[in-house]
Amino acid sequence: MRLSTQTLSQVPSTIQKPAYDRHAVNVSIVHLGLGAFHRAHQAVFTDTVLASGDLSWGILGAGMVSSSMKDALQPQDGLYTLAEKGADGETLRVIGAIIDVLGGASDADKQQLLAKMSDASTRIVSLTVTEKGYYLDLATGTLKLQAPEIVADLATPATPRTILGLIVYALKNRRAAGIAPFTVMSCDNLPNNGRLAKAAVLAFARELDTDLAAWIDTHVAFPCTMVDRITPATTDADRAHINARLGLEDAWPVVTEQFVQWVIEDHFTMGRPDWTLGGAVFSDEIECWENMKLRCLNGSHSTLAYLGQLTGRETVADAMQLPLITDLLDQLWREIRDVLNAPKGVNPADYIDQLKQRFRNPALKHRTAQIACDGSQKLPQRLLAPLRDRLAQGLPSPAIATAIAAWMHFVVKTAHTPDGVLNDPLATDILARARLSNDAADIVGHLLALDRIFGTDLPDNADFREQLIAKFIDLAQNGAVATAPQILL
Ligand code: CS2
Repeated sequence: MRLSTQTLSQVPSTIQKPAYDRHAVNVSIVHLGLGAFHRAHQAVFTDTVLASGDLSWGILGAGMVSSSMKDALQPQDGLYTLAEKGADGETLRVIGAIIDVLGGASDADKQQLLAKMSDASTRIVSLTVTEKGYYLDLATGTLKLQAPEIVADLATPATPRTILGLIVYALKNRRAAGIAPFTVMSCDNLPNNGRLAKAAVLAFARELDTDLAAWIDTHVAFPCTMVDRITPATTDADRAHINARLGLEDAWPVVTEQFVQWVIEDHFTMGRPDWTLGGAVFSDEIECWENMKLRCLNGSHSTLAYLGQLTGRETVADAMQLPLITDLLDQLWREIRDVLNAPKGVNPADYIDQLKQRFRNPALKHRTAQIACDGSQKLPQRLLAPLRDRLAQGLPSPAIATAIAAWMHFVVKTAHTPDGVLNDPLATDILARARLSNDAADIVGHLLALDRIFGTDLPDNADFREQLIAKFIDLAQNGAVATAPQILL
């Protein structure tokens, strides 16, 4: 029997579940990018708000590209199970905050989504669409006007498919109808995510209507947020195990860690839930929080992912067993900390100790292959930002250079693997460059010349280039690292 409103009463009493009247909840948040992360994070905080008795903040969750989440959750009335796993066991909780679900594949769903976003009942539009979902060139912060999806949305703005098309057209409708604009809240792993979301929305709007763009610029709030919870993709084994405990079938439960953190800039024009009830913090030091998390956590995560892939470590916890990797991480964190502006009251050493524990969590099977995706979108803010800060102070960065060299080996290896697939929006260009030469220094030069990742400053920096080549060669000579056999040193 399937988990749903009908069967909720059969969930064992040891498992927390919504006791509030879900039919009485007002759906006032539209979330774009309904994936595991949102369901392990923002939806859980919102569930706590609803459970406190404030029923003003239900969520309509929408997929952006596929309808798989809708297919899983609609028969369950939006209900799903959250499994929080730590070394000391697992807690299950059924989350009820997602009241409505739409898919990303059909035009009919996109039109329903647009209608809801245009309606006065929508007070917040939140986003987890990953780095690439903003269609920004992250090296320059400019909108990719040539991206086919953007070209299409600009050509037929009334039938938008991208987040930018949807947000801008919904705001246009609201302005025309005299309805106050919703707040746009980015929850993606980008520095100044609210500012970047605003830059992308404004650049798109300017292409359509400069008056509208000016109105958005003045009236729409784009708070920045720092979001954190390690949430691996759900496996079939997770599903089977959770369903056995639940006694019901949940087509898509979420597995996550016990740790959770959310720091938000308090800038909302149509109100907001009291997410502090779930432990969120409102702060005006958001940039410090974001940088600490992006560099210390995500920067080391990407490093673990590429080195894990090169050393045959399937999960983060496995990779954390290898001294080659943990020694490098310790050095990496030292380099990051030297140039880190930590939030007030936070000791970066404690933060990093806690990260080590989180990465070692044996209960989470967080695949290095998952984190290795979209490297071109992740390296700039995670590793190149602290690198630039160090270069500006004349400091060498051997660990950061090793991490970038590991990414280079990863893409070169993929390029030389028959049927190898690189999950990255720049895959075609990256793979072509990775195949241009077999000579180590040439390979590094060709990849470093990818200005959409490395800008023009890093390729021009002769010292850094030399260091990167040296680290690329070091890795190729390390017996524990499986590089492409074609590489000539
Ligand atoms: C990871 C993040 O896949 C990745 O790139 O680094 O998803 C990471 O798990 C989260 O940001 C943790 O909050």
